[in-house]
Amino acid sequence: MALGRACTHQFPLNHNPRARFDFPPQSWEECRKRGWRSYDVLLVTGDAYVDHPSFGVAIIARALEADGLKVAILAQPRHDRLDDFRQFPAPRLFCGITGGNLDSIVANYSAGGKVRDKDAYSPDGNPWRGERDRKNRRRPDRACLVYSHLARAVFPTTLLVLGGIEASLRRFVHYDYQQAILRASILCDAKADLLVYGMGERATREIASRLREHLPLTGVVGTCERLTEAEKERRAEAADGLLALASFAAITARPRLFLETELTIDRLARQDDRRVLLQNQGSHWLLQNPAAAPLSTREFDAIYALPYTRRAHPAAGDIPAARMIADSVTIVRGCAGGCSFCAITRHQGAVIQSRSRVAIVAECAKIAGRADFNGTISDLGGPTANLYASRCAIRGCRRRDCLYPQVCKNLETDEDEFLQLLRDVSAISGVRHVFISSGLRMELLRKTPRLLRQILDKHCPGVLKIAPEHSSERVLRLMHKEKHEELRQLLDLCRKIGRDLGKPAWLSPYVLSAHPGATEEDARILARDMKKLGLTVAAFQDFTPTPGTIATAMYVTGLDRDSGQAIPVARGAAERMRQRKMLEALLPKKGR
Ligand code: B12
Repeated sequence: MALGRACTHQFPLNHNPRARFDFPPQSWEECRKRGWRSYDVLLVTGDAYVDHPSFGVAIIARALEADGLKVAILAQPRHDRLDDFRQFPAPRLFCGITGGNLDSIVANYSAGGKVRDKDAYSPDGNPWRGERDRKNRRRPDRACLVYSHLARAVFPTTLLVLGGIEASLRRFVHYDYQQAILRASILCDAKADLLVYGMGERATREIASRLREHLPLTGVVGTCERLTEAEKERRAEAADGLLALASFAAITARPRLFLETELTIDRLARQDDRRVLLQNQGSHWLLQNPAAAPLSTREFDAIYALPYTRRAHPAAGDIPAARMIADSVTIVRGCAGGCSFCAITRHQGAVIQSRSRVAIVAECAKIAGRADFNGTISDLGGPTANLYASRCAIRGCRRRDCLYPQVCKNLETDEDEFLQLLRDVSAISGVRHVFISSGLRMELLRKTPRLLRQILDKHCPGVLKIAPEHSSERVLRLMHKEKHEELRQLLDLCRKIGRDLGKPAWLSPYVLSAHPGATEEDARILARDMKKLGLTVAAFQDFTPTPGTIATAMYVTGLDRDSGQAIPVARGAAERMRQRKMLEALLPKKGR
């Protein structure tokens, strides 16, 4: 750990011998049943509660429990009244708040800003509690803001800590596509006390332990703080290395600054720069402490070995997302891709963290041992599955842009390790199928032909999912994605392997419509190129200007991330629909 007393928490995490109850309590009544008169932490989430390590809040709950804390969950509280918060006495240490696994606006609205009528993270996939009325929405818009205000009203002196995707990606000045405006940091708008950004185990445990020892909460790695002018002055004097970013006022006055600032934040995140970042938000300053260190394999394994039930809380009923990930296993964190439209670098970071084969096999054996196991491990994955077990050959690389414009010579992949993992998991009794459903990088697949062959032969659910996203070289450069040639060559290799295996290799390409810089002509070229390669697309997405991505900054500013020159951006519904229409021609007949 870089900063001295910054974080004292060591792993392994102890399994809590008092865990007599399967799920953390979800109401004060359940807490009472455990004989609790008080408790330490209340975690509020915009999703139904699923006790599975693909759900961020579940990991935080189990990690704090393993530190001996009493943790209660408030899932999808009603937000037009205080009742659901009021049922709980104030927690002894803090109240943690998250919008859920996705940003609440991404979960609540389609790319075009339409209200979604499905929600995989809510009971029966239904976003509404009763009538279709804003107050009956199971997850309010900008959930971290709404829940902070409700928590503050009921627990006026309790420390409020934001965390999760929504908070992490809205920590600086950001764009909100539902309101189509630039907004100040969510930590300042929520008037919460601290924000845990990125993967939050370390910082959250550090906050809890400092509170138990009545120690100050300044300088915790992996957190952001909300400071007054005077506090900022004091911190600026004490900080060894500090960088001030363009303020909210300056960015709204000169939008081009938004792209420059986003590119700076991304570069510093990639380089793991240890300086403190400051950004004036108007009423307050946002201070970002250096990032928490990536997990070691031992720490990563310890987090995923906690006693998750891997199911939705019985009170939640049927949660589609819970079914989707029930028998999926996370094997890797971080992504070195840096695609413009993706926020992983800003959230999980560019350093690849891999779990040990032994721990992954143990988790799969636990899944296979369940009475309701259907014989299929649905995914061995993460952000990019085939970055598993890869590492950088040189220490301290300051670029960490390992796949662009081509695969860096210092990126070491371990084909044999992944092949052995697939063999070991497939050998577990009761396991009939082991699939890789997470994204796979094309250029890395071409570098690991034996692994590609094994995946095509045994480990892809019928089709191999790849994400070329586009075919126009200019758009691919703006997306920070590999060249179209990569797709052509991978296709040739897959078809050759298919012939060897005596079965056709089906590839299902994901493409992105209306990315900043893409015109109707580009959509026509994309449709033509996919047809020429004999590819149909299973599904495609309209570009969504979600918070915290470089593509969103290009969308807002209309500027090229590399040259700063003006680029065309399809913002209007009609323009976006025209591009979409061209790509719909690529969908399989029944999907049109
Ligand atoms: C795997 C994955 C998926 C999987 C599974 C998702 C799941 N877990 O339910 C699948 C393939 C289903 C999926 C689908 C989609 N995804 Co996705 N997905 C991811 C990915 C790669 C990893 C998510 C994950 O499993 N994380 C593991 C969990 C444990 O991490 P976490 O939630 O971040 O939790 C940690 C911290 O946030 C923090 N924390 C969490 N909660 C709390 C609470 C408190 C109080 C504190 C202090 C800390 C804290 O600590 C946790 C542990 O470290 C992320 C990329 C990323 N996260 O960087 C994209 C990502 C979440 N997906 C994204 C999107 C857009 C989608 C889709 C909408 C794409 C589409 N258009 O279809 C769909 C939506 C699906 C749906 N059903 O609605 C976006 C979300 C953008 C946004 N701003 O919301 C992301 C960020 C990628 C990107 N494009 O930038 N996705």
